[in-house]
Amino acid sequence: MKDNNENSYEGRIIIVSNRLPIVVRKESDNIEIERGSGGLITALAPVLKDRGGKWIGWPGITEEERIDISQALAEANEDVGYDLEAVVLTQEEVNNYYYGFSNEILWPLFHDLQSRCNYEPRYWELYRKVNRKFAEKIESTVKTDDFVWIQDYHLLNCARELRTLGVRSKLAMFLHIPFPPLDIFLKLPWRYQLLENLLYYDLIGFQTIRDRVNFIDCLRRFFRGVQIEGRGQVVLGKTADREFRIGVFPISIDYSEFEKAARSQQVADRAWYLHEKYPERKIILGVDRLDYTKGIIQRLKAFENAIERFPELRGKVSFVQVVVPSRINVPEYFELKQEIERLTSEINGRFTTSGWVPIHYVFRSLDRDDLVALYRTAEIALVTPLKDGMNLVAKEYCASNIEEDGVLILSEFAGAAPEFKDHALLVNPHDIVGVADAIYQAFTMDIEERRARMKPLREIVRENDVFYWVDSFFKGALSRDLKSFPVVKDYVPR
Ligand code: ADQ
Repeated sequence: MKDNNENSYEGRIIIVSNRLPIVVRKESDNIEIERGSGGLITALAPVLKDRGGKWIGWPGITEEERIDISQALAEANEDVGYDLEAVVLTQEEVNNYYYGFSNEILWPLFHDLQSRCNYEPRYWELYRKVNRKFAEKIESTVKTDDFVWIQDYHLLNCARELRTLGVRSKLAMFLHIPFPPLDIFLKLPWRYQLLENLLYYDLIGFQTIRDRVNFIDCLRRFFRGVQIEGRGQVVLGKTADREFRIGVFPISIDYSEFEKAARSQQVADRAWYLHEKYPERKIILGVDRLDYTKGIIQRLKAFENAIERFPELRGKVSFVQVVVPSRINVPEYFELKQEIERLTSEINGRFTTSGWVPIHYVFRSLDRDDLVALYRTAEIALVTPLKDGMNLVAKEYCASNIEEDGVLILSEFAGAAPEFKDHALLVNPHDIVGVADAIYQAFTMDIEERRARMKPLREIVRENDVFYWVDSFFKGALSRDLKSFPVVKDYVPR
């Protein structure tokens, strides 16, 4: 956080998220804690260290497992330079609050996939209970001067619980996933309570203008006479008894880390090896967590459509689809994995010739250098979620594409679309023929146009990296002057 007069702030920073940024491992009798990585942690760590800050979250183990992590956590605290504090959950809480309300209701609903929601009343009960549990943990440590920054859809009720407990510190929420349109949000049985609880935050941050517009539409429906003041990145909302800010902060990545990794010898070696493995071929890359929102099935069909309609692609492209295992013990996710594998082998069975396999499917987490090598080498990135809060893969691809000759095909429903709309090939991920046409357009695009598109994309990510994001969020919460925020325009699909 910049310490100029406008935003100067004396208190500590307390970050709260569903998961702590650590992985707990039990090796026979030893408990080991591995530090997490990723842009958010990299960006927040220096601020937390500076301020003697804290990160509060669930360490990923349950009460029933009876694993005492206090010693290992104390050692990890020394190591990271700020405090990690654990909220331990029971198995029942994990099942109902995390798998239930968060992932069977909020996740599909907020991604416009309402038919996948399971509105089990017990889920809401336990969601409230666990939010209260988090609030009690925060209350036990927070001081009035502290700034409490709560992350994401698992903890939407926290601010209200904290105010009920008498906490007076500044409270902010950042929603990493989209906020749905009014007619979809209306399906939620607890719509009014959830919305009202959100108004107890001093700042509610969204990824895109569209999310904020949706949120304000919902407010207008439930809080007659709600007023919205200002038209910049941060606006002020007023209901009869509450005042709160609503901001737009598109999240980003640590650009220089990706760029540096892409220039390293290890990555150059791996990139060279990839080219050897796929000689004379353009690599089309897909990288996703296993999730039905990522549009992997539709993407495979679009690729099939492309090689069917444009025979000159055959033998000339290799589609590398990397899927990171996620929520695999949830039946829906396991079924999705099976469907991806079935479709991949069907397409490969149909088109493989001696010397050419169209789809290379990888189901595991890749280490950073392998991932960056793929980003650096792939001529085309296919990022086609059905809906996505932001999609960091699109930004990581641009940052790593140091030869500046790659083409980004991007879903217009990704949060990254408004920033990238002028230089990526924007597609509707449901339009299989349209995505196939974009693949062909990218394949045949000349080098001048590829450079003319990739250069500004990289510039956008470089200028708006994750450090900028953290800084602007703090400014959104703490700056006194609303007029200091730029006016932002919405992106409207053609
Ligand atoms: P996610 O849904 O997880 O995040 P995304 O933004 O794409 O989606 O981030 C995925 C991350 O996983 C990337 O950093 C990527 O590098 C990593 N990853 C993907 N495949 C990998 C692989 N095979 N091996 C190793 N790492 C891999 C949620 C929201 C998004 C929002 C982010 C941040 O759903 O919309 O952009 O939070 O706010």
